[in-house]
Amino acid sequence: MLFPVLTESRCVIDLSGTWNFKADACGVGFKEMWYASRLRDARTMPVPAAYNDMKEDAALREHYGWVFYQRNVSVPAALKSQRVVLRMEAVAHKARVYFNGRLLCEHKGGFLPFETELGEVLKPGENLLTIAVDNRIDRTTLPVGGDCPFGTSEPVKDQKQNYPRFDFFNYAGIIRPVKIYTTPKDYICDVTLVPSVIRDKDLVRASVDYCVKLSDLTIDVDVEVYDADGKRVGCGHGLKGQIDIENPHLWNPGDGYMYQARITAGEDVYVQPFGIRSVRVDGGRFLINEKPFYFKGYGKHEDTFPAGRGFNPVMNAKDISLMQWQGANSFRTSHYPYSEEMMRLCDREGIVVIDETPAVGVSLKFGGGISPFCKDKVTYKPFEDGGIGTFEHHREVIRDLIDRDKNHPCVVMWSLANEPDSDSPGAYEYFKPLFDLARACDPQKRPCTIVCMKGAYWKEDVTIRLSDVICLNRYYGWYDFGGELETAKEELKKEMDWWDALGKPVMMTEYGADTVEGLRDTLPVMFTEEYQVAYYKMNHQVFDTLKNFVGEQAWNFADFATCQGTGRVQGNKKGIFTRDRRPKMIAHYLKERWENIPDFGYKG
Ligand code: GCB
Repeated sequence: MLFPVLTESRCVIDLSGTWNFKADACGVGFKEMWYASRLRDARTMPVPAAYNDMKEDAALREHYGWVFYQRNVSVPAALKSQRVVLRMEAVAHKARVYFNGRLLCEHKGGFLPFETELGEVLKPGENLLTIAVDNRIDRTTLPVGGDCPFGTSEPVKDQKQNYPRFDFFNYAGIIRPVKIYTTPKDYICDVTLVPSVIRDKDLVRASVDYCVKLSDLTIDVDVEVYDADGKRVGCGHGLKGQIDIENPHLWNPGDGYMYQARITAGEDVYVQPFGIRSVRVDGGRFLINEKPFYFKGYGKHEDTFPAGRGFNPVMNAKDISLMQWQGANSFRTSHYPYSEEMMRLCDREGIVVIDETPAVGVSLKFGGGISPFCKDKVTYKPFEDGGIGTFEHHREVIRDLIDRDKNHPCVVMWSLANEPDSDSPGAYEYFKPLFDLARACDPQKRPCTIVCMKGAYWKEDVTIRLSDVICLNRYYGWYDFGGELETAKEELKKEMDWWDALGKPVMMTEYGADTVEGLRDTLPVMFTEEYQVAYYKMNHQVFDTLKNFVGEQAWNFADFATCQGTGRVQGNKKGIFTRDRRPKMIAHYLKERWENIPDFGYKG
């Protein structure tokens, strides 16, 4: 699905602002048809933002079920002859969109865009737009919700609150912009660009395979390629083709050089940015532009105060600046697809991204994830009762994520899930078709992985057979051997040597220690800033002995909100930065380390 851009044939109207809002605490909103007329007793609510922290109201923070957002919409009469589309960038987690009281579309999943044509339903003058949003998560949603509180295994009858099977606050609402955009009646539906880098001794040449989808196949298509100075460097004609680019400026980590493809089809014009780079795995190495790359960075969250998971372009810009200050070159979009604006920013800033689906908490026993107490409770029969509840939706999010992000040079790998039960009976049968699907969907054939957790028995772990890169989340020195860094080091080394010997690239996608800013000690005592530094140093001593080790991504970039529990001090405190982005002591140590690790060739 194309990102809406302003061109000479397309108009974009951003509906961000203050909307009317009402939480449906008693579950009567649909019966009383709240979507059909002006909401009574509505409160104001900013869009985009998660609603949870926007009012000093504990009931709203923990609301379970539907809320209604509403505003009036007028579209300039000058656009009457155009095709008018309403596009939601992300509504967490389920949406029903009503226009003038009529249900236009429904969507499941909180982190990917969806759209609907307004067509006949759009009236001159004022129109009433209502978006009903459901935040409930269960065994069929991604991320996955459970029916028992964290740390217990007894299902709760008459469930009245969410029990996330994941360690981040379940922020909800219209979390990314809602836009109206227009196109001519015959329009460009999609553009796919696949760059190839051709090396001929010292000479580097590039070509771009392109494919344009149109609403009307009979109109003529022209594709022109411009470099970053606006100079035309190639062109093609027709729905598909290949365009050669002489002396290409390659996209590289830290050098986000972008070209633009300008597509003209009849009256419609669309401009698609792209970069030229190659990505592939070779033995135990991860190659970008044929050079062995080393990932330095973080697992992140879209999490700021008070917008929650709400789109925050200012903080996104700051985060990238902090990464660059620290000598980092990459992050993973843990644990869901991030905003399209963030992906476009990473393209331009040369930040390397591992792009993750919202599949977190997918535990085939539906008890794993972050709740070890539930681990052995087998609550489903994989080959009976219609199979696993998340499977169909998992296919959908893989398809939609790759469709959305396929042209981004910053994306170098797809992560199909975070910490599923990757060693259970049935795990291979569940994941194999998903890997096949991802590989079939991606025109750039990027590597694919699942990020695996320690609970999985290494030797049965399906990531070995299916993943192109072994991505590990390990907490030796925190959840395992917390406070005992010497033993932790020995155990970590033992495990890592085993993975290293497999001959595939291995990386640490999570490792970290909760650290409360300002807690200090002369000795490395857990939760202090000193301990966090000692913890990371110990891990790095092990990483630096490994041959096929291609990267380290600290958990987490910044402190973030979670649901409440004895293990969380007003959220997860494993940040390298605090939630408001002040550096902890560890930030300076990592800066020194990463500034001395080159992007390429660290392990030879
Ligand atoms: C993990 C999860 C992550 C948690 C983290 C932690 O393994 O992938 O979502 O936040 O551990 O801090 O416990």
